Amino acid sequence: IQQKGCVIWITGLSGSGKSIVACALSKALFERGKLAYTLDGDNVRHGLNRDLTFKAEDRTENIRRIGEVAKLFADVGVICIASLIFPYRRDRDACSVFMDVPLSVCESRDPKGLYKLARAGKIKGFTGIDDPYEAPLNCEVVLKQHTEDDVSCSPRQMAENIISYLQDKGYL
Ligand code: GGZ
Repeated sequence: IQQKGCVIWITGLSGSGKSIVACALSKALFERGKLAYTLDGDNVRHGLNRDLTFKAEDRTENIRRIGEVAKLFADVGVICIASLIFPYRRDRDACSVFMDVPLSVCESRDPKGLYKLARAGKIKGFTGIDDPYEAPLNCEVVLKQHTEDDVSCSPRQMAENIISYLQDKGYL
């Protein structure tokens, strides 16, 4: 394999578009002949991390395990995209990509109806509602839904922003 492995961490609220950007990124990398694999918090919680809840210590453990697996991918030369809420600053000394989407926007999208359930008290400890999301203070790439000229950004454009960053840093 003629590529260097690395781990790209994507943080953001539920509904901020992490998974869709991760998907667009792995497709864009594939088109450039690069092999990428996404570890998505929600998916990994169905298998490897199915014993974990959303309590603070379990979220930390979720991140630790995903980090260990991501390292294995990177060791064999795969670009590993770890997309998860990753809500606490103390777990996030390094972060690559922040999906900077306001809670109000995520909540209005509510693709799985989870915000509605959280507002109704049917899900406890939901990030952004009754559990904190500590937005990163320094992140390598910050993605917003709109440019400064208020043009909306597609997942593909966001993926291209990440790729430019990776190229500038010599990861690609
Ligand atoms: C946050 C929750 C919760 C609670 C279920 N808080 O948008 P989704 O649905 O598909 O992705 C969210 C996913 C978050 O899992 P992560 O592993 O990324 O979280 S963390 O990094 O904090 O460990 C959401 C769903 O699980 N979900 N309950 N209480 N998100």
